[in-house]
Amino acid sequence: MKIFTRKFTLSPLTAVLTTAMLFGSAAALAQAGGEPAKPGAPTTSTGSAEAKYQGAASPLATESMHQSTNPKAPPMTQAEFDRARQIYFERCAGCHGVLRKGATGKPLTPDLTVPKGTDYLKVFIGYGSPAGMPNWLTSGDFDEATVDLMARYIQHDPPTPPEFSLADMEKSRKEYVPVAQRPKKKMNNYNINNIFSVTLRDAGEVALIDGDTKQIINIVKTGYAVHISRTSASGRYLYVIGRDARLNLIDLWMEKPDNVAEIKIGLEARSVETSKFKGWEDKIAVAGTYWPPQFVLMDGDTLKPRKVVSTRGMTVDNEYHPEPRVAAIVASHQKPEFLVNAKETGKIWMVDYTDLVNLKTTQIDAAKFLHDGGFDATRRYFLTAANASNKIAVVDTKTSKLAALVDVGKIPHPGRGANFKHPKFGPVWASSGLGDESIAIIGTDPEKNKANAWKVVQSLKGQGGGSLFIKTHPKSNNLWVDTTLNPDAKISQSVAVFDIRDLSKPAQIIDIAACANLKDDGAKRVVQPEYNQKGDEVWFSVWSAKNKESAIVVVDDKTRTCKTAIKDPKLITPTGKFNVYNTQHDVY
Ligand code: DHE
Repeated sequence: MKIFTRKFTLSPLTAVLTTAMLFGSAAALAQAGGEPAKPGAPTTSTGSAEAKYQGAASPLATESMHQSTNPKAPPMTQAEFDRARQIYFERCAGCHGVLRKGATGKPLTPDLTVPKGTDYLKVFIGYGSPAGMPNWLTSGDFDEATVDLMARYIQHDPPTPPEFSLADMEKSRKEYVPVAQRPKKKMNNYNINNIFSVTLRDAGEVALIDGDTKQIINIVKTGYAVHISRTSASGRYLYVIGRDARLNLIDLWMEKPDNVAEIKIGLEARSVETSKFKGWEDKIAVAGTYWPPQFVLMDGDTLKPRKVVSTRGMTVDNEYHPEPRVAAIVASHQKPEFLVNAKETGKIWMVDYTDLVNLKTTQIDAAKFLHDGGFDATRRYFLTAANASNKIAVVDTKTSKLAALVDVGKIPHPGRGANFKHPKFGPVWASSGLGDESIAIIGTDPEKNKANAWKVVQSLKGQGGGSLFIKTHPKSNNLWVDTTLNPDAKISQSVAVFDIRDLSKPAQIIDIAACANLKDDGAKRVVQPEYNQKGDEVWFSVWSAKNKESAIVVVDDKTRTCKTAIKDPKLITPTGKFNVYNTQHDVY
């Protein structure tokens, strides 16, 4: 979508002069986020893949907030401020943060922006920087008036969205089917272990698909731009979180599995998990929010909120951060604990859920900015991407200590990662990434393969940057790697598959989008390999825009050939897919 407002002219000459001025003050630029690109020069593909990924509109765009002003900043009318605030939350907050304190993008607080002035900022916004700032003007996304509007806006104090208390959450909670009225046993004939919960991103729904028959069981209404699904320890319940922080609880025992409870846990969210330690199965749910920066512990079967914990605090560099967003959450198999990633502080919280009144938490210093991750094959070690540090942090969930920080390629993005036995190095876990084509294979067995533990034992060359997910299965010899956000359509529509018995062989490239045989010319980005329960099929989403046809392609894992494409007008923008059994048992 292009954004055009009142016309304002930043003439090419002004742009060139201002840029020349800018190139003259390297020190100041380094502070503000590196040098802007020369007018007309393309920004790096790394930057654009990451910007594309971070760039989803925040639900905060539609929240009302106070107009905060800074007398030293150029004036703005209330209407201009509101418009700029909306654009900021739609386009910029993902990288620069709600309060503009900086995340993967640089800080943009008035103490830094006012001294730079409007002309300086306009060049930055218009032409981007090789460090990853998109070129909003030259890409055609903003016109000059919008660039001017945003340059003035970021010199004012950042408006603060409202907080969200436990009482607010409780007010929003609905129990569609109270526990007493729910089935006492499974009331359907589905093999629920092999159901896939498929995110229909732009429809605000999930499709429950029978993995055996490939038929849609139900389309369930969930939050806006729903993000992930997680399965309860028993496999009965599915928890689905939307970007708007709406959390849905689906009961798979019902004749037709559907919502039984719902709650809004904040204003913006990405993660949810449920207790998996022995004796605590299905008892406690936890969900984390981007805004407010906090997580909430709830009753697993009713979603009744019990305890809210703020993640605001000091970073690993001992600086205060007002909005550490909650990224991945996993449930420990070693102790009754959740592991909660606080993105901006670079700290991993271990949260003991046995006593919610006298809550015990341990904070482990890892690195910035924590994002996604999963367990090793023994489910003792949690490996998670600190993406801006180009590191994988490893936590030993038995000792509650950091086991290692492993240097990997640029902007690692493992999803939950991929575990397999390397023919030479023993048990390993792998991650691909957004920033380059490297695939890091990390040794995970400090007991029998100590020399290889927490080291990159091999680095594979994938198709390119823009990779989001990697996957294998204990029964498979294949390692599948997507490249969803690569700017080259040929690469984003295909996947690389390696033979884990012989990783010296180059990857086979499979054109997954072609298997879908879609009728129109959508983006057809191929995203997130996910195995069925048996480990003999791997499912991919072929993701096009809301108004275009999309599909799920099912590949026979052994022959690496397309088996079928699941298509239905209701399958709008499918992205993540979560197989009940594999998600329940952390099989990946
Ligand atoms: Fe995700 C996982 C955050 C954009 C698909 N995503 C996660 C997790 C986080 C996260 C914190 C880990 C959750 C956990 O394990 O508890 N994602 C974000 C963002 O902040 C970001 C960059 C931008 C945004 O505005 O949301 C973002 N994510 C995307 C997409 O654009 C994707 C590709 C498509 C979509 O559906 O929106 C996408 N993210 C996914 C998927 C997972 C995920 C499929 C779960 C992978 C898995 O196998 O567990």
